[in-house]
Amino acid sequence: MDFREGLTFDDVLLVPKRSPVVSRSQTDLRTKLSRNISLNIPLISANMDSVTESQMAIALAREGGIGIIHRFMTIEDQVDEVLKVKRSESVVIEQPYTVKSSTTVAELYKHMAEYGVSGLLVEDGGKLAGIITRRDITFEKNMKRRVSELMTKNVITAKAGTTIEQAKEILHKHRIEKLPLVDDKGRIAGLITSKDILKMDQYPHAAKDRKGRLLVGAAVGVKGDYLERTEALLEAGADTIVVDIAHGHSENALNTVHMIKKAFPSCDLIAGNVATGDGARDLIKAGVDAVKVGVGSGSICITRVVTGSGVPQLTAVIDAVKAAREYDIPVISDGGIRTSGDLTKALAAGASSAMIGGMFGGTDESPGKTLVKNGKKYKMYRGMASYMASLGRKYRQEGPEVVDSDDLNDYVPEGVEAMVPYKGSVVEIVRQLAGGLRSGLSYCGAKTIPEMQRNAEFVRITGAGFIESQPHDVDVM
Ligand code: RVP
Repeated sequence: MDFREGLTFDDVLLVPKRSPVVSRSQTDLRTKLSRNISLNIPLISANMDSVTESQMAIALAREGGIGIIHRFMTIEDQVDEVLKVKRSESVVIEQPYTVKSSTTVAELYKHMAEYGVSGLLVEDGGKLAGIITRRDITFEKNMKRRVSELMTKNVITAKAGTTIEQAKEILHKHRIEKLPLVDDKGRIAGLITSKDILKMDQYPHAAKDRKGRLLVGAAVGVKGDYLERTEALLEAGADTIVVDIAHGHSENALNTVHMIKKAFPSCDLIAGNVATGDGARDLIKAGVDAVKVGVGSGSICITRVVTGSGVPQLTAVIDAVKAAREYDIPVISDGGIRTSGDLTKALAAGASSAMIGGMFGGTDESPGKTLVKNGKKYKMYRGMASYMASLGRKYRQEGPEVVDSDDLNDYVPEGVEAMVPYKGSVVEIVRQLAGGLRSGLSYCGAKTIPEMQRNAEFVRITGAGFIESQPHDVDVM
């Protein structure tokens, strides 16, 4: 019987090398997410319902990474989440949200909350009729009043094709915050806001598409509606589609990849998860633009316990990278990252980026409410193959009867439900990870991730070496 050895992050350290780096700012964290997409930092938030919806995706992309919107919702809801990211900031918002002039104040409040905006263009008969902002309704007591009575009618507009520099001048000259673009027939052709222009300066490393919109990905499954879902997500502007299945080296996964690429040849496609070189190679042959690696590595994952299957993450990445390099396809290391040291090791092993769940759970930007237990704040973080996640899925698809259904008794979870301490904004965590990684590059004598990958030398450590690597023989405050 063939018996191999598998190693993970805690089994190794990176050997320090002579370094030309004198300051972290000399390092460059740019990397490839996939064959077609580049990121400014190598971080991806996991497509899990307790990690990534639009708020997380926006925060990650502003820092230079990308979020993958999870798929455990209706197609319409997932499309909405993608649109929220795409509309959150851009050079020009191409399809701004609009309301009709007959909309009531009550309805307007609802729309503003739903879209997360403080002002809306008013459209009637396909033409721009006015603009209504929160300021116009702040002290309005009559919730039945119509937008037409409260909106600004003589709106300053500019022609479609107006540049940012021209827009800045117009916004300044008229002391306004929103500049609708209209075509020759008075139809809305876009919107430029001073907020978006300021954000360009505020987030200089944001990961953006060609139109200046934040990058975002979205996940699809391997059953049922995946083609229809992919089409809708691409239509909404998703930059990449992630085929999400626990065993990415199954015929089912390969077939799904093949079908999506056949139907949408220009779609950037990521798939996983696999844990071997063979798995990576088969996905690449089926048509993916990046391979996601990690079976049983996730903090909430019990696949290895339940099935006895998996490969320790570092070995899985090294094997997958070896195969993927033959085709020049990037590898994403998914699961098991707890520190910037783990991240550095995953990248040094050849991964181009890392997907993170647990570390980003429990933040302001992750979905869900905070809970208080023994005076401490927590948020829920759960595996997508946990019992509760599965129940939630069935409840959504089949309604309340599902609670009495026998099916659930037969469900074998491969994930757990957990609570993670509330951590504040994800931005702090991202910056700690990126800062640690920059130092990690320097220890490897490298200024860039590819350079680190060329220089990296791992040393395998013993249990004693591991203990030595942690704070030891002191009471940590
Ligand atoms: P972690 O960052 O260690 O929390 O791992 C996150 C990863 O765990 C996800 O990106 C996914 O690949 C995996 N996962 C999600 N749900 C489950 C499960 O229920 N087993 N596993």
